[in-house]
Amino acid sequence: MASTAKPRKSPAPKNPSDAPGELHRPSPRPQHETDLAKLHANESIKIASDYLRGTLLDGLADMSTGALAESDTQLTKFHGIYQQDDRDVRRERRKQKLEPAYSFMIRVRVAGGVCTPQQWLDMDRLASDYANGTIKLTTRQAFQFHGVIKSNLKTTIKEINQALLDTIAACGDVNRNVMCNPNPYLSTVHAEVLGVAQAISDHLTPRTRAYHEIWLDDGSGEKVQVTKDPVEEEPIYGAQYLPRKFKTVVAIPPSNDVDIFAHCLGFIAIVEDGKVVGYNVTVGGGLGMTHGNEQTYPQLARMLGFCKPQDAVDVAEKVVTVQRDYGDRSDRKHSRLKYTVDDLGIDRFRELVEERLGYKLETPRPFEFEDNGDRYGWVKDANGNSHLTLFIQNGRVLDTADYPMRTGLREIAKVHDGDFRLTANQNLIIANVSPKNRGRIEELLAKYGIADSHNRSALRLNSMACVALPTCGLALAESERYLPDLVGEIEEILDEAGLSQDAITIRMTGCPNGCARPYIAEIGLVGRNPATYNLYLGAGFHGQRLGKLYRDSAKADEIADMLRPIILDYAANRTAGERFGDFCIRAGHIKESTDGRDFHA
Ligand code: SRM
Ligand code: SF4
Repeated sequence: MASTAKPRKSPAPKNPSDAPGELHRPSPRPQHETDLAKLHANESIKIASDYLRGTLLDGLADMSTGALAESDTQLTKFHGIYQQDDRDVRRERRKQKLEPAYSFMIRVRVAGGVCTPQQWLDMDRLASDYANGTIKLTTRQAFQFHGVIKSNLKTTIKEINQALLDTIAACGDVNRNVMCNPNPYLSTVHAEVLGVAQAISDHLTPRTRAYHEIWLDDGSGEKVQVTKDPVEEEPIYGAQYLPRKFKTVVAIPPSNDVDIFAHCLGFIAIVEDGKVVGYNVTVGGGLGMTHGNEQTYPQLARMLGFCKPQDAVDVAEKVVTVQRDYGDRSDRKHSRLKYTVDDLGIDRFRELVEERLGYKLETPRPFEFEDNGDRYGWVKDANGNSHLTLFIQNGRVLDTADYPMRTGLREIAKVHDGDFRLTANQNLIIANVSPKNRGRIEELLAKYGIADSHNRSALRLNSMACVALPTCGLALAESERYLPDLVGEIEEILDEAGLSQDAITIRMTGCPNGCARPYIAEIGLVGRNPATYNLYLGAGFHGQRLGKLYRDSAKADEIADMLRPIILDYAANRTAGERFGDFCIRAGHIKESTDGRDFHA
């Protein structure tokens, strides 16, 4: 069956006369003046917001409701904040004629996923003081707090900033947290690559002072910025910011733990003789789609070219400005960079970027990825420091009666002399442990039962679930609260097949938005309705190929049985080293996926 996804025409550039190589400024004639009628409602909210201010200050002061004005809830995303309500009690509260149990999710940006022990301690304290007592490590190397009520919002944001972290641009139509491979093996390369990730993140951070005005005043009534500069501007984004969210990552082969092909913009470090000589640049990956709408699809990033290390920030800026000027601002389901690249074609997209750079990108260099998971356990680097990767199930750091992990990590942070690194698989690395400190850390790991965090089946160690219920407003089904049980059922089959130590990637999301990147897991599960999931098979082990739909609306309690014959066939008939996703295709269980545009075919 041919794909029904039809190419659409992209809008014309807004400022073609800018000189190459210079900052490609937003059009002096904003888009809303030319085609206001066609713009999505969010565009009008952005334009009217006065650089993301809206009526947020008034909304925060209004204690008659736990919510903010609806238009402001779009703006808070740019400040790293989502209004949510507890969906477990939604129906009951409606019956009692109470407003939903509103609270806020706060996403803390951690460029490259690296934070200090003191910052860990600060986040840990905030989780107890203002949130639901848990820290959520996300699939994009960030911290999330859930359950912060409106009256605590400002204090929480202020204290996050006092910890020298922030939340601006953690969400919203801007470049978000820049991810970076947390590589504990090659510490010098990591330092260099992390520097690039941080430089891109800094360069693409919105310049508006609204964040400081709203969240960081000192409580005396004096705002940090009382007189607004009349020429305040966003030199890269303009007053309308981007058409949609924008995501950037940096990978260091052979690890593709950041899942580079799932992101708008990617940099693959090319390392020669222990030095980064440049980056292969990828564009146009993204996973979100909508059930029943074949115009929407997950897509993998394409290769744009190769750039020198010193040019990476400029390349990032130019890609962002092409998306700013060509991205679709009328339909948010068609506004991600992946659709801009597909509509223009990768060659035309490259031309546009190169026109703005004023030079041509070089031919991409060879590289090889081996996997997209984490490598658990201790590893020692060339400097003699040690790094321990821990498995944190679905990224949720909490204490339970038999596993006081959060307390243990807090005690470790008190004595740790290195850093912490959040991985893109929701795990945690206790990094740069000095030789003199390792014994002490090992004692604490043993005391709190954390030393064995990765003593699990290879399937569980390669599992990942998004948050979903009860906090995510878009969830159609359980995910974080269900995947551990389903993995338990599949583990029994793997034991029987003798495969419990064979890595197979499995990821689940509560809806098709793809927050745990399920379409590039060898077993992908995507919520359809409460307790039903679409099952996808055939994705590549290192995130290089999308899966395909194997079963629409599979009932939760039938999924393990559905997988059973395929797993047993894999155990009996795989070739040496053959991955589960590859086998599913070779053995005819599923068709190979070749392009996101044919995802539904
Ligand atoms: Fe996501 C929206 C959670 C990574 C694609 N995502 C949401 C929201 C904010 C729901 C909402 O809009 O109301 C979820 C909040 C749930 C909650 O209660 O915390 C949410 N996304 C997450 C996190 C926390 C999942 C996790 O369990 O770790 C991840 C936070 C990452 C971060 O730190 O920034 C998260 N989201 C992703 C990823 C994976 C990635 O980027 O590597 C994707 C797929 C890649 C992509 O962007 O294409 C992803 N999230 C989405 C989408 C679909 C976007 C699209 O193109 O259609 C939405 C909905 C939207 O934007 O309209 C969404
Ligand atoms: Fe929510 Fe859907 Fe993202 Fe899961 S995939 S966190 S259900 S938006």
